[in-house]
Amino acid sequence: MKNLIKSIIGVVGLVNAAGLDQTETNGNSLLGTFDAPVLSALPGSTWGEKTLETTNVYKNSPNTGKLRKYNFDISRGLLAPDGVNASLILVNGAFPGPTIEANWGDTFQITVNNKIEGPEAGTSLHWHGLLQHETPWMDGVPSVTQCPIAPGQSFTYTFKADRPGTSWWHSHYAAQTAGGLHGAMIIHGPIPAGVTYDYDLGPVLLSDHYFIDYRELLQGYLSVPLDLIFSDNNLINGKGQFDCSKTNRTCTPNAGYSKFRFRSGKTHLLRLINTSAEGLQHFTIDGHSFQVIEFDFVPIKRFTTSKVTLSPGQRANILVKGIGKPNSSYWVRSDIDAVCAAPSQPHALAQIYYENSDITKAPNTNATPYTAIGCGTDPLASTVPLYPIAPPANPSTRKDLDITLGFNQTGFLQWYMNNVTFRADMNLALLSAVNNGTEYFGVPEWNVWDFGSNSSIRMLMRNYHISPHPMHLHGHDFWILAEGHGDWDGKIVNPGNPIRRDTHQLLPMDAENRPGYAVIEWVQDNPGVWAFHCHIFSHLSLGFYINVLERPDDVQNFDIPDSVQNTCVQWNAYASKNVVDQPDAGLKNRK
Ligand SMILES: *[C@@H]1O[C@H](CO)[C@@H](O)[C@H](O)[C@H]1NC(C)=O
Ligand SMILES: *[C@@H]1O[C@H](CO)[C@@H](O)[C@H](O)[C@H]1NC(C)=O
Ligand SMILES: *[C@@H]1O[C@H](CO)[C@@H](O)[C@H](O)[C@H]1NC(C)=O
Ligand SMILES: *[C@@H]1O[C@H](CO)[C@@H](O)[C@H](O)[C@H]1NC(C)=O
Ligand SMILES: *[C@@H]1O[C@H](CO)[C@@H](O)[C@H](O)[C@H]1NC(C)=O
Ligand SMILES: *[C@@H]1O[C@H](CO)[C@@H](O)[C@H](O)[C@H]1NC(C)=O
Ligand SMILES: *[C@@H]1O[C@H](CO)[C@@H](O)[C@H](O)[C@H]1NC(C)=O
Ligand SMILES: *[C@@H]1O[C@H](CO)[C@@H](O)[C@H](O)[C@H]1NC(C)=O
Ligand SMILES: [Cu+2]
Repeated sequence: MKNLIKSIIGVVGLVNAAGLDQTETNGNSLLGTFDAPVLSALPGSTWGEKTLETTNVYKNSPNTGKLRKYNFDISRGLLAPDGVNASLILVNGAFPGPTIEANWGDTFQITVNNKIEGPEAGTSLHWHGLLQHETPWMDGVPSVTQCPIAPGQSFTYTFKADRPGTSWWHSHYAAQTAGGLHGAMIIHGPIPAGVTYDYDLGPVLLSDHYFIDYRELLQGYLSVPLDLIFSDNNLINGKGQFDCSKTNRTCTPNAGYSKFRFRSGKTHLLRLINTSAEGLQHFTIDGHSFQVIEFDFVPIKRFTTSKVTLSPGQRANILVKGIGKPNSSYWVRSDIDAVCAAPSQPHALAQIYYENSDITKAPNTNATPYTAIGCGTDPLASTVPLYPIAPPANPSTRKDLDITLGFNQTGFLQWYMNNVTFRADMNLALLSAVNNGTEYFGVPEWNVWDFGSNSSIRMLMRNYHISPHPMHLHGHDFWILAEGHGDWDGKIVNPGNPIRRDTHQLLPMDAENRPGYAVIEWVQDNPGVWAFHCHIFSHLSLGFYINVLERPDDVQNFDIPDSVQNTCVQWNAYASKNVVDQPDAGLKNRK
């Protein structure tokens, strides 16, 4: 694919008075304001001499015994993050949802109260990138690890903060993530040797944004003929502005941008999190380059760049040196790649104000030009994990996955994994079924890939479509051994220490109709039923999903808490008395 030189030159506007209060744009969220807290490790950290260079974090998590308790009330709410009212799903009245924090080795205890009304809906929360060793039932995937939390009911997620770094939590029910039901998850831990910073400015959530409700969004994708709906805006920490001449909706033109406080000469940690429903984001800061120190929970050998590219679900921790004068201000930009998605407003902006700058004036700085290469993220070879782990040279099984788009017998668009499109049954949890010794896997559309007791799996994925797919595996990081178009030549990039991530952007088919491929490998050290899927919500909802069944014999020995089976009892009671409002194909209630 041809390289595209992108640059947005010019002044974005000098008026800076926010036309709306924070409560009108974001409810109870303080993100994107100068009141957002500067973060630091919580009192009582105990990682001691464990360093990121010498610790295999997958096997050596500390155990502090300390509980980090949160209470989440989930409800619908009307907010105008960019000046246009949108019906969102809020946690404790906030969009984005609350940032949860722990020290490495602590235990999160998060009670989720489903207060979604008008109409009611199920829900379920996933803690992206955590391993959930010994607690696979806390992974938050309805139909797989639990049943949806029924309207009016509560469920408490208890799981270990098993690895340090930056991630996020989000709904795994229907397209609620696109409706705003997500937030940051930060686990404090050791920092790499030689790295220092002065201010941890916390999460920088990059997300595409829709004016319409997530249910209408899904209806578009599930209609015949297809009614594709593109995002309306791109936000940073849930804030942005909209060109009101482009909508007939009630619209306030200067809703206000997210603002970050920088200090001249100091180093700032920003935790970038791509919470997009679709679309690759290119993140830059005018006039500043930065060092990337972590990708997707994996500390890496740091490198300096002026642009970082993230696909949905991916994260990067970056260190930004405050090279600006004390009185200066700069634009921050995150652009959705128009080649890979088609948002109506792809450019997200935020503002950096140094300590003595005039915050009533908008910055007047020029964008950093960059080259976007196709729809992939940065080259594999450029990312080297700090703690090296070599994949087994001879994995004990190899599996191919062919991904195609097609129509089902009634004319609906569906994604097919080796010719099977996924469909869930919300009335049971597959993990409990395996634990029960029930063989439920005769149902092909549950897409259960039983890898038995194999010690490691190598998977070659081929994408026969022109859109890329951010592929996310739960319960594991996987190595990415190679990627490209056409046939894999068997060569592994950095064979002694390939990049490891939990989400990887699978390349699209190229101009010569050669499939994009990626070869990944993981070790089966975590018994459970793990979701493996595309992180683009509309693809997931159209069946882009596999269940990886890992070590079923060990799953049978788990003692799953009764509260998990209770979600099914409560959901079945609800579904038997109500018409379940659940439009999507992927996670559909089949009564
Ligand atoms: C959003 O809708 C509410 C209720 O109709 C209204 O009071 C409020 O002014 C609207 N906000 C914006 C920014 O349009
Ligand atoms: C606004 O409404 C008019 C009249 O219905 C329509 O022609 C126009 O396309 C709409 N504009 C936008 C931006 O939706
Ligand atoms: C977030 O992911 C979307 C979807 O792939 C992508 O378009 C966007 O560029 C990503 N954002 C960042 C900052 O990487
Ligand atoms: C910042 O201060 C410098 C002098 O140190 C001055 O030249 C410059 O004009 C000031 N810039 C702004 C935006 O006030
Ligand atoms: C999928 O279907 C096509 C066409 O019927 C067939 O050629 C191919 O072998 C099938 N793939 C798998 C993995 O079953
Ligand atoms: C597991 O077994 C229990 C007790 O027999 C039963 O109530 C429950 O429905 C079973 N769960 C599944 C998912 O099969
Ligand atoms: C290894 O995985 C394959 C599927 O790729 C499966 O057919 C086989 O039974 C597994 N072997 C063991 C020992 O579980
Ligand atoms: C095709 O997909 C649609 C949407 O998910 C679904 O309602 C319909 O039942 C499917 N048709 C068949 C034959 O599976
Ligand atoms: Cu996809």
